[in-house]
Formats: sequence, C-alpha cells, structure tokens
Amino acid sequence: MDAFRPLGTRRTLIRGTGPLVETVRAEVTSACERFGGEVVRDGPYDLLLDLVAGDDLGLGAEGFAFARAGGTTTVTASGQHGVLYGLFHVVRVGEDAFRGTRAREVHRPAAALRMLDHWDNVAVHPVMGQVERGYAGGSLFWRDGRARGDFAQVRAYGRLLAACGVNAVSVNNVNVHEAEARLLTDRIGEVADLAGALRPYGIRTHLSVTFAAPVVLGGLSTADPLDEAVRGWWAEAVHGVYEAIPDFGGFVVKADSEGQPGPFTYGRSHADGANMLATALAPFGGTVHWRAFVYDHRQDWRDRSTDRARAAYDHFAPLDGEFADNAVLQVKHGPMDFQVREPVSPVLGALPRTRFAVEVQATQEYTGQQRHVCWLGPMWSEVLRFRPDGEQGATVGELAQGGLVAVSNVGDDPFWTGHPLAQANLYTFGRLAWRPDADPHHILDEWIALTLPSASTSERLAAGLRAVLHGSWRTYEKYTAPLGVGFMVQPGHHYGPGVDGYEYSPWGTYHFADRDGIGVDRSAATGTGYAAQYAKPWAELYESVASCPDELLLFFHHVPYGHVLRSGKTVVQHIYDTRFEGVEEAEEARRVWAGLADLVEPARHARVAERFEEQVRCAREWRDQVNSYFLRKSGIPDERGRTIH
Ligand code: GCW
Repeated sequence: MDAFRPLGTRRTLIRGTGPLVETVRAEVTSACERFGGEVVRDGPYDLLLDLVAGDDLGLGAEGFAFARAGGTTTVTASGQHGVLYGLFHVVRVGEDAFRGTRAREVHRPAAALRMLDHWDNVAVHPVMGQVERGYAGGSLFWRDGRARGDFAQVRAYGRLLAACGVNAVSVNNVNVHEAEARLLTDRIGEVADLAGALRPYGIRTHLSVTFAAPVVLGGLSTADPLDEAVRGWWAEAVHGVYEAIPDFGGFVVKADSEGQPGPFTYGRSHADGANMLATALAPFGGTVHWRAFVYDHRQDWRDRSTDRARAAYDHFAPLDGEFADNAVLQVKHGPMDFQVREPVSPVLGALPRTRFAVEVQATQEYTGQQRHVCWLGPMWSEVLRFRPDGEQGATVGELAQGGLVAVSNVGDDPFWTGHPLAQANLYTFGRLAWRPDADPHHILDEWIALTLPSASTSERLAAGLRAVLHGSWRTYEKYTAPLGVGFMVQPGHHYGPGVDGYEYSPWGTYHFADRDGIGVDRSAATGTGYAAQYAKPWAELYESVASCPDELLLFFHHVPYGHVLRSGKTVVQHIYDTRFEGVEEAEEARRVWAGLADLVEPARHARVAERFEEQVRCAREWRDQVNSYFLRKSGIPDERGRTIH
C-alpha cells in the first residue's frame, strides 16, 4: 500500500505553469506509473489541479480550495505553492477525496513561515559532533567538511517537508563555528546547491550567521552594528548571497547567548543588532530571525536573585516597537530550555509591536533523544492555544505572525528520525504550523494513516499506534523531573537521570531540593518575580501556591515535601507514584508494540522494539534514582511500601 495509490489510479488534469507545477506534474506522473492512472491534457478527468490567475477566493500564495462535484475533485490555487499543498491534501484525504460531493473548503496556512532549523555542523565539532543535539545519524546536508553530493536525498527531504506543510529550512547550526561562518561568503555556493535541491518543493533556504562575521570573515576591527563600515560589509555580503540564491529566505541569529558574539560587546541593543541585518536583507525581501534565547550561562549557583527564566523577557520586552518590519523575534516556547514541562514563555504576547516566531524543539534533546517515544503534539498544541492575555485574548498561534519554527529531528538515518515514531513529531509540527488550533490527535491519526497505510485497513494497528503514541509525552514526564522543576539530567549530553547534575553549575537550572522541600520560588511576593512577567490572569494564577497548576508547581514555588497538591496527594507521594506509573506505562507501550509485529514491516518493527528496550531500561533508572534521591532527602517513606533504594 502507498498513500499515493488513490491519486495514482485516477485521471488527473493539471493546469498552470511554473517550477512547482512541474513538481506536481512529476509527482502525479510517477504515482500513475506505479498505480495505472494517467495525467491527461483534456477530456474526462477525476481530478483537476488548477492554477488560476488572480486571487478572487482570497487563497493567498500558499492556500488552495478543495471541492468535489459532478464526479470531479478540484484543487484551485492562485499561487504555485497552493497547487503543491493541494496535491498533498488530496493524498492525505485518500480515497475519500474521490467519493460523493464536497462543498468548497478553503485551506490557508496560519503562519507564512513554517521553518525547520537544523543544528547541523559542516565540520564535525569535537564535542557536539556533526549535528548538535542530533539523534538521527549524520547530517543530510554536510559531511566530511563539505556539502554532501547526495542532492537526491536533500530533494527527498524537501518533498517530505512539503508534504508536512513546511516551507523553510535553515541549513546550519545556530552555534556558528569557523567553517560554518564561511557559508555566508566564499562557501555560499554550497548553500546554493542545497537551496537548488529544496526549491522544487517550495522550500526557501535560510542560513545561521555569526554576528562577528565582519571581524572573522571581513577582517574589520569591529562588528559594531552602528558602524558604517560594518553596515557596508553586511550589505555587500547579503548582495553576494542573493546573487547565488535569488530566493534566499534570510538569516537566523543566536547572539550574546552561550558564548556566541552579539551587540552587547559594543554596548548596543539587540534591536540595533537585528535591525542592521534587517536593513541589509530588506532590498531582497529577506528576513532576520533573531533568537530571544539570551541569558547568563555563567551564573553563580549561590546567588538566588538571578533567575534564568526571567532573562528573555527582561532583555526583550523593553525593546518592543524597535524592531524593523523584516526582523522576527524567535522565541523558545518556554522560558528555560525545551524541558518536558515548562510554562509558556511570557515573551509570547508581551511585545505587541514586534513580530515573533515560536520555536519548539522537534529534536528530543530533553525528551528522550529519539530513543524514547515522546510525541510532542499535545505539548506544542497547549503552547499554541495559550492565551497570553487571558480567556478573552488571542492565542499564541494567532499572535505568532513571524511563524513557527522547530529545531529539526531529522538526519541521514534510513528512517529519517532515528526512532521511526519520532517522524510523528515532524509531521505534527508542520500541520500545527499550518493550523495551530488543529486537534493534535487528529493530526496523529493522519500521520498514522499516511505512514503506515495498512493502519487504515487494520484497526488493530491504528489502535496500537495510538496507544503507544497518544500519552507518550505524559509518560515521559512521569518518570523524569517532576512537577515542572525541569533538568535533573546528566550534564553535557542531557540523557538519563542526574538529579543534581546541574544543581551546582553555572547554567541557572536549579531545583533547590533540601531535606524539607523542593522547587524554585518565582513568585513576586517572596521569589524572583518571574510570575509577574505574565499578564494579570496568569500572573495571579501562578503567584499563589493554592492556584498554581500542579504540573507547574515546582517551577513557580518552593514547597515542603508534605505539601498537598490540588490532586490531593503530597508532593513526595506524587513523585513516588508517578515514577512507578511512568515505568509501567513505558513497559505497557513496549508490550503493545511487540504485539504489532505481524502488522509492521520487519525492519521498522525491529528498530522501534530495540528502542523500547532502551526506553524501559532508562525509565527504570530514572524511577530508581529520582525516588531514592527524594526518599533519602526527605526521609518520608512511600505510603505503599514499594521498593525504593
Ligand atoms: O538547549 C540548548 C542546547 C544547545 C543549543 C541551545 C540553543 C544550539 O543544549 O545545544 O545550542 O539550547 O538553543 O541555542
């Protein structure tokens, strides 16, 4: 079975011209070659893919209309992207696309930019390797210090992304090392080759650049954003980029963050820095994505007044209204760093006059590193549905006019994502970027049907996959760091338990557990004041121990182990119970997967089965270390007398 079968057995008429229409034609032709249908020039047809002049239907550049009447299914678009996305929509709907009648539906992406950021290094980094936080093999783009020759694979990746609705890719790590810095200038040809392979699927290419480029590449003595020579250098560099890649998307910049250079060195603001690049990009229609991940990573753990969670808001809220139109503030979804549970970042919604993008992490750095099943759809959906101004206000998804960005979880692994089930995260991201209010469970069902088409005929397979994936994020949360406190991972690689791994480190990620209690007091009354960065309804909710949601309690408050949660359990008993439950759920998921062996292609089944062994082993390790730690700290026994070491 193949998801393209319903399309490939039909007669299709394709109207319109242009490179993306040619891609669509090639797709339909190849599906017909496999399944016996035909691409026709006129005469009777089952499917019409129609690129029309003008935009009477208000479809925009990427939208399309989908309808069925008189035995014909029609996709109408006013831009080539719309035809491409319409084609994939037909594939998604499958046989149903050719049944009965259907009133016209208009599909338009909510966010104009739906981007994957690759943290891929050109040269293997001594500590971070080829792909920083990559768990899917090597890089699709780079190998042996150069762009890989295998553009067919890059093209196939573009196809995969287009099928998910993604339209932009940044091809190198935001930590820009020496070799990578040169992609901007003398090595731009390699980026152009990648852009050429991605372009047929409507993907624009972006590049991460170093703020120090005028110094490290241009030989200038400064990178001061207000210096005329520096501005001139960037203008020229950008000119060169557009000569090589006329549809280049723009830059991604990590500045003044974890050792990357930035405008602070010159006493300038982040608006100064971003706007300088925006000015250079503006004549060509490019955008600068400026990351808000700016904080002090050399903090003194003894100093309780500094709170890393506050940093992005403190740095950027005062700059609202100062950013150029083609500058987008790229904000991590939580205030810390992609933990399994964090509140929504207070930056989202705090800068009404600034375009922002939300950055999520598809690569599972802190969520099991693609050895554990952890489907993140429900977490991302919660973020996108969050209303920063309270119930009457708009959602984050509606406000994120700068787009949605995910750190990529893809590499050159035969299953793309290392763990085959991690593909569900990639797909869910693309679909949520298209429609942030979509039900993630519905998206998961789509993914199941498309990826394992036999799932549409085998209810046992579909039910099994749902059972394994649906609750996997909460299962992971249950056996790792409790109640929103975060981290507790092994330092450096961030895999597996290390309860005090970051407790006495400079990174600003503490849980403050002692013999009496645990958690970070971020209240305005007695703590760091972080809770007051939210608009009133949220600030009030988080400020009080009584109203703070259980799952975020230790993020916002330091409480005794005997504190009774809203659930009725004490904190310490909750910790014990959820660790045991988490392991049981992981074991159950492993069992369900084992029972699907006759329904899944052997190689895929074996890969997932092997990862489940590791997940269960690691979950037990988490359970035992976390439970032993809190039993020893608190001296409070488990009510149910289970073995804790
Ligand atoms: O989560 C941290 C990661 C770093 C990463 C950084 C960032 C690319 O541990 O590896 O650097 O976030 O987002 O910039």
